Amino acid sequence: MSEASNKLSESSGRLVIVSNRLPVSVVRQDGGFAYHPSIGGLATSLDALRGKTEMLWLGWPGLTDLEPEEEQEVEHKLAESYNCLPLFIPSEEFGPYYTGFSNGCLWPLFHYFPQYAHYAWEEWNAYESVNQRFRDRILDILRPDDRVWIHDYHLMRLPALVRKDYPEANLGFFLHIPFPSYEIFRMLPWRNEILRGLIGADLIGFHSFSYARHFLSSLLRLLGLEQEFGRVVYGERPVRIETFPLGIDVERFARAHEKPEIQAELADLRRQADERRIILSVDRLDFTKGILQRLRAFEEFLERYPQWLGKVSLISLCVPSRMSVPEYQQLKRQVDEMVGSINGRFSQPGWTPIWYLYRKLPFESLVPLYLLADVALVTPLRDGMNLVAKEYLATRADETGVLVLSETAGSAEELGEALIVNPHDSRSIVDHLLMALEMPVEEQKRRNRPMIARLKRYTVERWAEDFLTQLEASRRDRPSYRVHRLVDARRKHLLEAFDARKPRLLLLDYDGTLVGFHGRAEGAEPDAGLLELLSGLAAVPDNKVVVISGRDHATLQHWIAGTGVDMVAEHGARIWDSALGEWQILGEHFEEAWQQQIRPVLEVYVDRTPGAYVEDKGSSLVWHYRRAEPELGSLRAKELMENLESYLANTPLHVMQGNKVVEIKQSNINKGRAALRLLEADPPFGFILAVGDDVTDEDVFGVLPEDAWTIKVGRSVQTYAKYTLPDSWAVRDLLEDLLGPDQPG
Ligand code: ADQ
Repeated sequence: MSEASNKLSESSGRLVIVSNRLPVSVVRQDGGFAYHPSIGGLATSLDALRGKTEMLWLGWPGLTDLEPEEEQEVEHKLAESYNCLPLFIPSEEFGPYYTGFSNGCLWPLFHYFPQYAHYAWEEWNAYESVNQRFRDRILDILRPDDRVWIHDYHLMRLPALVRKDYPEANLGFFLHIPFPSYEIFRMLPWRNEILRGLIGADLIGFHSFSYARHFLSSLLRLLGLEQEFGRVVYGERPVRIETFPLGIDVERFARAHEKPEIQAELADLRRQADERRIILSVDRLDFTKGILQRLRAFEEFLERYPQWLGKVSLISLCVPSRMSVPEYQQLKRQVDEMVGSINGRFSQPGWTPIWYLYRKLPFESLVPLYLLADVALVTPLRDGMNLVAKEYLATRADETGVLVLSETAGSAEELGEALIVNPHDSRSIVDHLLMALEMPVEEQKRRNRPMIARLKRYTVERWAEDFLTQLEASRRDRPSYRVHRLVDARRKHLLEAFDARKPRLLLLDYDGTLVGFHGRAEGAEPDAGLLELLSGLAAVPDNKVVVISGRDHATLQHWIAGTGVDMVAEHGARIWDSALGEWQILGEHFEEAWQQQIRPVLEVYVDRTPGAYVEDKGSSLVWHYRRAEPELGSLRAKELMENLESYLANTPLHVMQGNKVVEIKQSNINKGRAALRLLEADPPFGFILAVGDDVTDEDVFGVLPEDAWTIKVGRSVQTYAKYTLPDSWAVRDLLEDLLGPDQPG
């Protein structure tokens, strides 16, 4: 067993692989069933993992609408002989889920063919419902130590669905196709649902860095999630986004030429080729693979270089694929016609320019073709990775042969020594074909050697090992986040302390703590439930409830004065005196003239940043960019900060960056000072609770006595607070509990 395989088996739990198709397809035969290993990228690649870790594979077996006793028979056989667990899906749901949404919407859109993508609600509903079926099956079998590895675009809702019912599950997701740029992805009516589905995983893997980059950019633009070194935090859960270029089982291909049956088939093919040079292409018959464009380029080659007539043939091997979809049937007709037309036009007695094979070949027949071909012509219009390119190189043990590879295949990022072409540019394909056919053997070897060496290092086994190691590590990311979570015993303890001790001080931040964030500042008005909650809390005799916010005093007064709570506005610049019924100013050098000077600077940044605006809070000025294009917004915020910092040096003003805001206020004013003032003004409190989500709340957490209950809302990085709650709903929940029937009131 190799080092890699040892590592794979280290973890005690099972590896549960989940994909649309099982690696074994079941077909009806002679009144019973026959079981065949399926063809295709994923099945072939994960084959290398079998026997190296305890593994269970969940997926669709290839058949629909079985009788119950037939399902039992198939399930039994698959479990016994293949460690597979079939998921049976009724055909009326399978069609719209698979042919409809997965292959008729996601596949074309993610491969940059938006004109082929159709958007139908009933197909989306079937997609969601099949993902739920998968979830149910996973929940039936999942054990605490298991790792779940979900594959590909058919199951993008699944991570979040499992997470919801099994929050502790260790979930990984790998996408085998490209993740398109935001400009394409945004066309999808269900774009947010898909992102939220994926982000349910602990680890999300892509073939290439550009796919990961596109995904992160969509997360930022659509869900507002910012990344830091390839990680985002969703709620309070960290999610890793990484690149894992899929490799192949190199040894299997590299040693294949040693087999006598392969040698025999190769000899037979050589006889038929009769000294002619051979160009090979191997694909599923799919519009993304650029088959028609390639045939056209080969025709152009024969036109431009007639000296090659009779001396070179193109073997085009196409595997039938998705033939129930009309676009694929049409493509098949077009390919048939074009092959017929080129062969009709150029064939000579004893020479056919294109050998067209429309079928699936077993490994033993595929490899002789790789060995025979002088040139592999791999020119997909878009391809997540493309394993054919890698298989061709790995098979060529003597390092000869030329790979012509499309720049829009994921594998081009790793196989830079190949002849890289733009698949839409037929002239360039023709030029490179000529270069390939004329390339000296020494140059072939010089180019192939480093590529083969890389394939040997990053095999499919390494790929899987890498992914699973990261998945395991992501499991360890989480506990540190839970250390301070206000749950279970800690929460109970807080409620008991509240019950037992008096008087009580409750310091509650407003935005992001009592209400969620809104596009415009005015949008965060309190709802009836919140007003009732605050009134209830304020009415309890020994409670002093203070909403302590960065908001301007007029808004705060308008919104919540009626509840009877006390208020601190503008980050502590003004404090509500409930005895006098008026606002008191806290700042010692309160002076508003500075605003006239600063405001024009902020206005310039509003003009340069669509969506941004200025808010005047009286004691501070705020530049908001929540509604601006996110990347532009952060860029401008940085520029503005730098600009203002030098401008404000040696003044009593201070500039700070908050949640999508840049705020300028007096430096001697902050929420912490206001909190101290409240503590001094009243008799010692027996119970103090402070809740906030923002950097400005840290000033409060920092000045409170040791026994105060301090709670940070959201991410728990670098906080003075002792506990965390995930969001404003959890805060309200806690406050409801404080008011609960068991509490004094
Ligand atoms: P596919 O679109 O299926 O996979 P590809 O990566 O080229 O594309 O894999 C095809 C596999 O099928 C190869 O292993 C090849 O040997 C085999 N194959 C193709 N034609 C064959 C034939 N006629 N007879 C026998 N075998 C044949 C998807 C994505 C890819 C991504 C893979 C894996 O579209 O971009 O590389 O998943 O992630």
